[in-house]
This record gives sequence, structure tokens and C-alpha cells, in this order.
Amino acid sequence: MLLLRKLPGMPGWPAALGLRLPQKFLFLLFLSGLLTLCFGALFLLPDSSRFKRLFLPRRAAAGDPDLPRSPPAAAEPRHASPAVPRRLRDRIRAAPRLGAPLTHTAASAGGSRQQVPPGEGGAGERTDAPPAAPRQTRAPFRFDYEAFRRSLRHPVLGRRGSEEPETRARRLKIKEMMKFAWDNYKRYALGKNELRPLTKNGHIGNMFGGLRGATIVDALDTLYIMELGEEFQEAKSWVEKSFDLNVNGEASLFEVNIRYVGGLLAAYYLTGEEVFKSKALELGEKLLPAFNTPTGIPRGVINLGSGMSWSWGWASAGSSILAEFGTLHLEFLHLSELSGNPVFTEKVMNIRKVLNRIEKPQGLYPNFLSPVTGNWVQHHVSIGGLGDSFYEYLIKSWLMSDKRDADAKKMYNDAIEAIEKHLVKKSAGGLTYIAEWRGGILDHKMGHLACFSGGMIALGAEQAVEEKKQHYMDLAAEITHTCHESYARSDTKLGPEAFRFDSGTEAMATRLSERYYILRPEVVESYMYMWRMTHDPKYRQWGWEVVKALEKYCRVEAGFSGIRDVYTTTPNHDNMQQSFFLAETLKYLYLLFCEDDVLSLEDWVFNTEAHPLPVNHTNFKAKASVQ
Ligand code: DMJ
Repeated sequence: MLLLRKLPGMPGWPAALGLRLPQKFLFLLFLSGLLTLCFGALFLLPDSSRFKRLFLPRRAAAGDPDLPRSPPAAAEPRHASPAVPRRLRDRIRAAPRLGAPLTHTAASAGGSRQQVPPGEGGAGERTDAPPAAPRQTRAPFRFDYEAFRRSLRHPVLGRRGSEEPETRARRLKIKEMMKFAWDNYKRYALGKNELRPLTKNGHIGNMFGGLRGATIVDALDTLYIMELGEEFQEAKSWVEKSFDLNVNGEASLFEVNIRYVGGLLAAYYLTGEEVFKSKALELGEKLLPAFNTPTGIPRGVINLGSGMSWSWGWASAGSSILAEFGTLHLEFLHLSELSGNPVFTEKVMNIRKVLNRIEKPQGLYPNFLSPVTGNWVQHHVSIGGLGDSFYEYLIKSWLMSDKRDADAKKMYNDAIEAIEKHLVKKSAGGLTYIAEWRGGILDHKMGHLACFSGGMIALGAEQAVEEKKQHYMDLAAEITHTCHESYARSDTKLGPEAFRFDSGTEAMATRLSERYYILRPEVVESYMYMWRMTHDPKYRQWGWEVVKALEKYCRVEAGFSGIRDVYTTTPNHDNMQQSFFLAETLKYLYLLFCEDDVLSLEDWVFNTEAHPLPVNHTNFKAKASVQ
């Protein structure tokens, strides 16, 4: 209407056109109708947002939930896939971003800005996305793979020094076992998650939310390292052609992360093949909604299609599990590293912040934590199942940061000190073991899973204060020795799922339900680390005993199978070739008979599924580029 106001010295529009009063009235009516129509169209037509930005002040447009929050197409992260649902993409975009990738230490100062207000979201409840962060422009990020490769201190597959024929022959034997396990999986179960070697078919299970090919993704890097070129190509081609991420099932956040994300990341870093990187990033994004809880501590189960997440039914009071939410750090840092998107780092740094803030009973970390209140739910502490890889990821975070993540080192040192004070015991027969703790009462039992800790403590010894280095190396050796005893005291020379130190028993299972062996890696994992740290030939000897036992009791016509009772030499097979047998057990055995520069510990950190992730060398950081 302002336009029709008569300006001084100027005739009004209708008068200027020489119209009479009724005509003037009609003309005005027509004009106002036209204006209303045009203005309405701005808001009603689809994709009117561009016009809105022309007319509305900038702040109002940015706050409109219908408007894109990030800069236009050019700034879209390269990995954002059309397959990622728009709502999820928007939620991910809403996360804070910086122009350049965070360094790991810079990230640690940031913490999460994605907290849901306290009081919202109970177990199984879907929580909404947090408020949008301010708009920030960001240049497209390119991970410089060539510069990364130049930053490594050793050739990935080593330099091939001279070696004893026996060592070489043993390594080749393990390579043959891997080929046998792979060939049978390929023949009878390709595309399924695991092979059932007795019935010669595949198993899918319900841990991976509808994802398939767990054995393939878990095996990729082992095939590569063992130079099984043809088999590696078969695996890669399955990932390219058949690995479908658009699934809609309930997945374990932890298992998908350690096996699939870890496996894909390692395959990318080893080969530079883009397909592995883009799948890892796409899958990583699908895991993010699990973190939308009041504390930012993720829930254990997530539907990869809908983003709904909830806690395990068996976890008391809707709690999250220490070993699950504490075993994301390494992979998530690399997801940020490869995408330039700090959201992954922020999620795991927030977990660390919550854990640092909360009071620890006697300095120990209980296994169950409420993602709603951020309080411990039960005082059960274990370095085996439910707790294990949380401790592993603390020390490995420090190593992966090129020894710069001082916070992780401190958390590890404090935790290991408390564990040693309260849980480490010596049996009457002189075996050192790590007991479990239930509200102050000790359970004198060690799970097979806890046997990884020999290797972990050896890795940690390096950073200990001078006067404690040898102490930790001795502790690592004693625990590894105890775990070896659990194998040596069985009839098959394979170890049980759990062994006890009570009622006159030492390092043996006392319950029928704990006598099984499912091709687990933890004991040979410790042998591998102990070998690399000490070069004591007994570790290679012990590893070779495991190889012979696997051949004798677990090898069947169409693959390798777990056994139900390690104390009987007429094995009852469980008909399952676990994917971690190819990812971990065979890889650690193989590395045990390699030179130290094959996947050198100076360059690589193994995730808890034995997928090698590179150390973030300082010389490389300077070369990662933003285009
Ligand atoms: C693997 O998936 C990983 O090592 C995990 O940390 C624990 N369990 C299995 C192997 O036993």
C-alpha cells in the first residue's frame, strides 16, 4: 500500500492514468488482489525458500526448519550418499562443523554440543535431534591418501628380512588355514554373515541389523596382509556390488562398529580403494542417532533404517554397557579424519567427558551406566566381557594419537592402578589372574575375553613411569602365562570360555557351560604383543601349539568350527566359523610369525577386532589438505 501513497508534487497513479472514481476503485481492488496473490505464492509454492531468503532478513531464514542449514551443494561432504535419508542427513548437518578437520587434541577440548536436555528419553525412547548449530561455511574436504602413505615409517607389509625356514613354513601354514576358511565361506555362505561348516550353509544372526557379509568385511584386511590377492579381490568385489547399507534391522552399535566400520576403515587405509572409505563413512553416519540420549552416551541397539535406538533387554534399568560405548573411540576418530566432519570425534569425546565427570567406586569403572542419568547402574567390574575393550581403547587412543592424547593415558593409568589394587590376585599355585568384582565381592574367575589384557598391559608398559615399566611388563607376562595355562591344562590344548581359581581349581573351567571354545583370539592376541615386545621364543612356541590344536579339533571338512568342550578329545562341534576367526585369530597368529615391520606397531593400532588403524603421525597432520 505504501506505493499508492501520494507523494508531494506528484499526481497519484490512478489520477495520472486519468481514471474516474468507480474505475479508480476497481483498479485499486484489482491491484491489491494481485499483490496478495504474489505474496502468497512466495510461501505456498514448493521450494519457495530461495525467494524467502530474498525477502526475509537472513537470521529468520536460517532459523526456519524448512530451509537447508548448510551451504549449497559444493559444501556437501563428499561422503554424503543419496541413500542416507534426508531427515538423517539434515540432523547430521545440524551438527557443529569447523572449516578444517579437528586435530585429535583440539577435538578433546570441544566436547559434544549435541546434548538432549536432561529428563528426556528413557530406554527405548526415540529422542529428537538437538537444536541446530549456527551456520558455518566449510570447504570441501579431501583426505590426502598419498600423503598418509608417505607418513608411515615402515612399508605396510614389511621389508622381508632373512628369516628361519621354520618360521616361514609356520607362517605359510597359517596362510593356508586362512585360505581354507575363506574358500569354504565363499563356497557355502558367500554374502551371509558366517559359515556353518558342518551343515555347509550360511548363518545370518541378528547382531548386525540386516547387514550381510560380516565374514567378508572382517576378512578383507587379513586377506590383504597375507597376500591372498585373488581372494582379496573376491571380497572387494562383493563389497562393491552387493554390500547393501540400506537395511532396516536391529543392530548392535558395538559389533557394527568394530567389525564393519573397523574392517572397512582398515581396508581403505591399507589399499586406498575409495569404496571402502565411502561405505565406512555412510555406515558411520547411520550409527549417529544412537547418541541422541540425554547424556550423549549411546544406547546399545540401533535400527539402521529408522535410527531408533534402545538398550539391550538384558541390561539392567535400560543401561548402556561400558565395553560397548567405550569401544567406539578409535573408529570414530578415523571417521572424522577421513570425512573432515568433527561430529564423530565430538560424540566420543563427550563419552569421555561423562566418564571423567562421574565418580568411580574405588577408582573402578562399573560395566553398566544409564544413558539417561549418567549414573552407574550396577557395581559389576570386569576386565573381561562387558568391560574389556573400554580399557583397551584408552591406551590405544593414546598410541593412535602419536602419544599426544594425555587424557586417555591418564584415564588408562588410573584405571589399571585401581584394577591392580582391587582385582589382580595370585593363586595358591602362583598364577596371576584378574578377578571380577561385584559390589565389593570378588569372583575369582577369568573369562577368555579377559586374556587380551596381557597384550594390553604390555602395550601400556611403554608409557609408564620409568620405575613401573618393568613391573607392568612382568604383570603382562604373568597374565599371558596364566592364559596359556588355561589352554595347556585342557585336553585339546584350547582354552575354555571362562576359568576359575576357587575350591582347589586353577585356570580350569568348573562349570559345564564354560567349557566351550568358539575360535576366540584373545590368548593368541597377547602372544603376538608379547612376542613383539620381548622376542621371547616361547610365545611363538605357544602360538604354534594353538595352530596344531585348531587343526586337530576345529578343522572340519568345510571350514573351522568352535567346540563345545575343550576337555574332551572327541570334539562336539558348534557348527560355526565366527567372523572374528578370520579377522583376529588367524591374523594374530600370522603376525606372530612375521617380522616386526609387518604392520609395525609404530604405524598401526589394532582395533578390538584386529583391524589395523593408522597412528596419526604428526608429520602427516600437516599434509592433510582442505581443497
Ligand atoms: C571380538 O569380536 C572382539 O575381539 C571383541 O572385542 C570381543 N569379542 C570378540 C572375539 O572374542
